[in-house]
Amino acid sequence: MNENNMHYDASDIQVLEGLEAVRKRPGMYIGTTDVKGLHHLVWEIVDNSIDEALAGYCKNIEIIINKDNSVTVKDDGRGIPVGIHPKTKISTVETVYTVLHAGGKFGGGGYKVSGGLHGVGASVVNALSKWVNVTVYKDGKIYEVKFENGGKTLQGLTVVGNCDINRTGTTVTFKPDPDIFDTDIYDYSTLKTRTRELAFLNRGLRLTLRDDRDMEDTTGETFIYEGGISEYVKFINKGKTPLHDEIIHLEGEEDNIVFEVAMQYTNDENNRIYSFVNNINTHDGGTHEEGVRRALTRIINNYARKTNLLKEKDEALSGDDVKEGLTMIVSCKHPNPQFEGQTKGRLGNSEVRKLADNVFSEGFERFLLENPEKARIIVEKSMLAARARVAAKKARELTRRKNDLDVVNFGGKLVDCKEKDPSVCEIFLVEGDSAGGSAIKGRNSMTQAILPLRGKILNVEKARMDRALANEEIRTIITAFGTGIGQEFNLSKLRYDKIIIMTDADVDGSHIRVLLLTLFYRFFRPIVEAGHVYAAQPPLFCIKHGKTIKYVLNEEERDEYLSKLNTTKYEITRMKGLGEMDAEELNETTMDIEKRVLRKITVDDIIAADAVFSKLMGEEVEPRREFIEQNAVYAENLDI
Ligand code: 1YM
Repeated sequence: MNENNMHYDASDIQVLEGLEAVRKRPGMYIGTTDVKGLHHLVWEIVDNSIDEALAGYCKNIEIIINKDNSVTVKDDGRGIPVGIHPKTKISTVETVYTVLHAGGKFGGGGYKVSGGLHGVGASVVNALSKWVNVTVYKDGKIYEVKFENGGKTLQGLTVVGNCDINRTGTTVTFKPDPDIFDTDIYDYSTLKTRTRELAFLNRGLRLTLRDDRDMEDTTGETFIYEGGISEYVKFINKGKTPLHDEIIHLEGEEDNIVFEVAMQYTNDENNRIYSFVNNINTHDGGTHEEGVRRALTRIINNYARKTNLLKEKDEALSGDDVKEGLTMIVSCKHPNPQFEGQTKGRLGNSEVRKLADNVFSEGFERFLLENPEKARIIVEKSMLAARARVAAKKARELTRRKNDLDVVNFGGKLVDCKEKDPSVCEIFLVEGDSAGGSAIKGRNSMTQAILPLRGKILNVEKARMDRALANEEIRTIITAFGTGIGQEFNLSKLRYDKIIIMTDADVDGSHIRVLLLTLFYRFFRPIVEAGHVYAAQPPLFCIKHGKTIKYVLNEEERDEYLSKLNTTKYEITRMKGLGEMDAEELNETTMDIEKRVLRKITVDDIIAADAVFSKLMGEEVEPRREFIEQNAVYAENLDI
């Protein structure tokens, strides 16, 4: 409309056609008309305030959800220009709200978010609103312009009062059109999450969110972070265990492109790497993220080699290895971002790759050199990840190989049972070949499998997963169980309902049992948690009286049994080791489902014995041996 609001001229008609197109196909402009689209309107308006902040003119932004579910956004920037626009012959502020894409065209430089998916500005919000009021504080005057029913000017730019000459800013209130949106109710927590994120991404900018629908919320919540994305990293890592105290924060600028990264490692196995361009989340990454990732991998490898943490023979650390446990925010402010990909979620500008790489590698290398202790911790974390990766690959191969093998006898060691239904199957892990031989003869071949273990299996408390997997015994165990390990682990593939550790009741037996438990605890904890692990209890004494034969587990039981006997005519023999029992004896005393005594092993048993564990599993052999000998009884109890 012209300035007198009396009649439409040609440019008005063009404008209305433009906004009508938005109303006809809102999806093309804001994605959806569901609750997501509804919230999107808020960010379109807030984006203009943020642009003003990025241009250096705005310090405070306020978002208010009003009682009628309209939303007010206020800022203290310069205020949208109010002069007559040469092309439209109406005020610039009215033009911004009625001409599609006008915001972008008018902006003189700065970091416009208009390159984003829906960054189409204020006119789209106007087109999709029942009404919009814009107030501009500028030059000591208060200006107002009002629209209704999808962007029709109700009141052209009008001076409605005076204000302090120093007061500048823009206030916009809009009410989404219920004919367009499926819902008109704003969700506070959705708005809060993004408001906080914007505060993290724009260091020092104060954002306040207030819900006037809520009688109690009079002041709202204010978000301001002087540390910017460093504080974002800190926020994400709350409740996690960081590997170094401070957040590493690096930044640089070239040709008006600002690049920033903040990071901290935690002891997690996962990583959290989020990247942004002009405050928009680039969920598919892009050149800014690629530059950092490339530099991170290179710098850690170089440092690890130089400091000899990574030996010559060691394989290089991969990109996945160096990001394990990493929390990282990458933020780029670009005057002309090119977004790519199906959902436009990836930054395409190739010059950013180099800038990101340079800024990151310089700063991160310096950090490593200046903080050797932290550097070592970070490198070791990556090396741990590398070993786990290699181990997982080996485990995958093992699981795969297993499927090709016949279940009767594979690896030349496992003597499997005939039954295939895991719920009735058991596997005995037997110490020594000779006990293994007796067990094989004495077993129920339908349901009982035997795996003789030669010598001592590797101490996995000391050995990392990769070394453990090089151990033949451990590989056989993994193969036999069928579950895989690490990330591949799948409890439902367990081939036996009961895993029974069958070792002698002596010091060496205890030791093997503890080693096996460590293995289970480290690699197969869910199997222990699900109650599949048992210790067989071979008896220590055999008491014969008349025709009765009684096996007892220990001295206590022996004495108790004898005290109840009303005869002195009995014969008592100390049982031989498992290896010396013949098949029949072994079956009778230890394996027969009807007669044997099994003790279920729980994770609590293992955790409670943790101190003992570490001692048993320590680096030095002599104290360990001594300890086991002195504490044979305790060791006996700890694992069964
Ligand atoms: C609550 C919404 O829109 N603030 C805002 C917008 C603009 C400016 C300041 C601004 C920009 C420029 C110069 C410039 C806009 N101006 C335009 C246009 N808050 C809100 N604050 N002076 C003031 O970019 O050069 C579009 S948005 F096009 F008119 F300059």
